[in-house]
Parts: sequence; C-alpha cells; structure tokens
Amino acid sequence: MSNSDKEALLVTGGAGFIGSNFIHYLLREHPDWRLVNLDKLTYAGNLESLAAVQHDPRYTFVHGDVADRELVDALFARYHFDLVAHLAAESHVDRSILDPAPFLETNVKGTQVLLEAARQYGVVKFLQVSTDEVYGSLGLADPPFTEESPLAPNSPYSASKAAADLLGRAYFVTFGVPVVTIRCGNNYGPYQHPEKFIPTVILNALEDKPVPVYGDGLNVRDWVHVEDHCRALDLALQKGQPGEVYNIGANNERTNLDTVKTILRLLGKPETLIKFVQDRPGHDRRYAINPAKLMAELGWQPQVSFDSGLAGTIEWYMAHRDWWERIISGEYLEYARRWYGGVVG
Ligand code: NAD
Ligand code: TDX
Repeated sequence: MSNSDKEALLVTGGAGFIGSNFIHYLLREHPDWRLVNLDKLTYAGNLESLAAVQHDPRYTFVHGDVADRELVDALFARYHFDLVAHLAAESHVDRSILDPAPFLETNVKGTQVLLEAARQYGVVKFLQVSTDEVYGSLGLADPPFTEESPLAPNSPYSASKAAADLLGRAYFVTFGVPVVTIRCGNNYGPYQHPEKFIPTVILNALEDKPVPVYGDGLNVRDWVHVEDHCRALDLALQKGQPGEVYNIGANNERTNLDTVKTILRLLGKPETLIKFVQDRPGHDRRYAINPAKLMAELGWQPQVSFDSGLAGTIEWYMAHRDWWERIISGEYLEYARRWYGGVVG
C-alpha cells in the first residue's frame, strides 16, 4: 500500500462515461488523492472527456488492458494502491448480443486479474462497479430489486457482470480481499457514448432523424444521474463494508416511450420522429432498484431529479456538439493517438 499520506487510487475504465465523470468528481472532491486511470481506449473510451485534467499532477493515464496481468502487476508494484475503483467493462447490451466474447475477456478475466493483484499487493478497498442488470427482469407488479434478489442475468453482458461479481465475492470469502460491490440502475448525464439510449434520442432528435424505440417502448428503466452515482461510488470507497453489496436507485422508473416523449417535448420536436423498430432479443422488461441499504448505511441520497437532470443533459449535448460529432466521425480516436502517442484499437 501507498507509503505517502495521500490516498493512491486506481480507476479502471476512466475514459468511459461514468469513469470520466468519476475522475472529474474525485479530483474536485479529494484534492489530496492521486489517481491512476487504466483504460484500454476501446471505441467507448474517449480521452477528450478528460482533456481538462490531463496535465493535473495528481492524475496519471495508463493505456492498457485490465486483463493484461503483467501490466496490472507492474502498476500495483509501482503505485501501491490503497483503493481500486473497477469500472472498466464492455458495457453495451446490444454489442454483447452481436459478439459476447470481448465481454468475457474484459468483464470476467479482467476482473479476476485485478482481484488477484489486489490479493497479492493488498488494498484497503476494492470497489466492484456492477449493475442492476445482474438481477434480470421484473414484472410490472414486482417489488424493486434488493441486495437479496437472486442473480438471474439475461444478456451476455449481464451474465459477464454477474460472473465478475461472484469472483469478487469469492475473493472476499476465500482470500479476504476487501471487495465492496455496488449495483446501479441506468445512468444518464454528460459524456455518455452516443450508442446508449438517452444520447441516441437527444442526438437523433436534434438532427430531425427518426428516434429508434425497441419493441413497444414499454420497457421500464430506473434512471440515476451520473453525479448521484459518483457520490455513491465515493461513499462506498470510503465507508462501504467489505463483502457487502449496495444497490443504487433514485426512484425514477420510466417507460422508454415516456422518456422519449419528455426529451422530444424539451427539444420542441414532434412525436412523429418516434420510430418503433425490431425489439432487442432477450430484452429485459423492467428494472427497479430499492436503495434503502445504501441510504441507511452509507447516508446516500439522490440529489438530481429526473426532470432537471434530463434538461441539464440535453443542454450539455447541445453545448458540446464538437464532443459527440467527433465520436460519430471517429476523430476522437485520432486525438487519443496523438495524446498517447501509441496504438489505439
Ligand atoms: P463505458 O462503455 O462508457 O466505458 C467503459 C470504459 O472501459 C471505456 O473507457 C473503455 O475504453 C474501458 N475498457 C473497456 N475494456 C477495457 C479493458 N479490457 N481494459 C481497460 N479498459 C477497458 O461504460 P460506462 O457506462 O461508463 O460503465 C462503467 C461501469 O459501470 C461498467 O462496469 C458498467 O457495467 C457499470 N454500469 C454502467 C451503467 C450505465 O448505465 N452506463 C449502469 C450501472 C453500471
Ligand atoms: O436505440 C435504442 N432504442 C431503445 O429503445 C437504444 C440504444 C435502446 N433502447 C432501449 C433498450 C432499453 O430498454 O432503451 C433502454 C436503455 O437501453 P441502453 O441505453 O442500451 O441501456 P440498457 O440496456 O438498459 O443498459 C444500461 O444500463 C445498465 C447500460 O448500457 C449498462 O451498461 C448498465 O449496466
């Protein structure tokens, strides 16, 4: 562990949506912490989201794969991490349906490599950033997921996340690695890749293009603003009990159709843009999360209402056209090559 009085934190997947928000959050909230961001810069990683902090002396970027054991060992040996926040993942359900293999490599093997390094080198806390999708799908009348709900993943993505969570559990029980697992519902906010639902709706509507809604549009998601997720991750790193699981939800259940209609209304666009398209195979019908444990034990409260969070997110995408246009055109990969000076793929 770190010899200095400053906390040394490894963030994996810090160039992604939640990871980049979390790095901005941590540098703001914890002026004394030193952060290392290990990210492979897949299509989902974007260093432009971190341009404002790239020269901050408290922040180091390492381009690499969490499943690369030699690299991960070298980083633990060099930086003596106190804390690990493991966010790196293949995260898009649709891609896991097209090709599950990278999900096993990154989400399962990558997690095991990090857990093993944490076991060998010792850490104060290992935060496994998981998802509500490991619990599967709810019927409309079912109570929200609790930490006791059985794991019943339905997509290759959620199965790989459940496998990673179970490895975390095993490393805690067998080896005493202080793993805390946190499972959040759907996030939204700045820096989310345009392939995900809310950015897809905003960007297509802004361009007057059809907005694709899967199936009948009545699937329900329980939305959490990324800032509220970041505050929960911070609390879990500092106060979470090893071996425990915490669910995060903000009581924001909406059908996809409601969400689309709200965004179209906020943008002043017609509902005729809605285009019902073929459903996702195995599409989970409803997620809803009971966050009572996180609230009672760690003192978390959501602070961003869905209405204000959605309006702020729309404003952010309107003000950052350059950020998303460069993703759509692929130019952000060029930026990464220049900044890192290496191969990005
Ligand atoms: P994202 O796809 O936006 O970002 C993932 C990041 O991980 C990218 O920067 C990517 O380059 C990096 N990465 C991928 N494979 C890697 C590898 N092998 N080695 C190192 N880096 C790698 O994902 P996100 O939406 O920010 O999600 C972050 C985490 O939070 C994931 O673990 C996800 O399962 C979880 N989660 C996401 C949501 C959500 O709504 N987005 C909700 C709950 C939980
Ligand atoms: O174009 C679309 N049209 C549409 O109707 C897209 C991209 C999605 N959808 C639907 C599918 C889902 O019901 O919208 C809902 C949300 O879809 P995604 O943004 O793909 O998210 P989801 O599959 O719910 O998973 C997300 O939340 C949990 C994240 O991608 C995961 O990483 C996280 O674990």
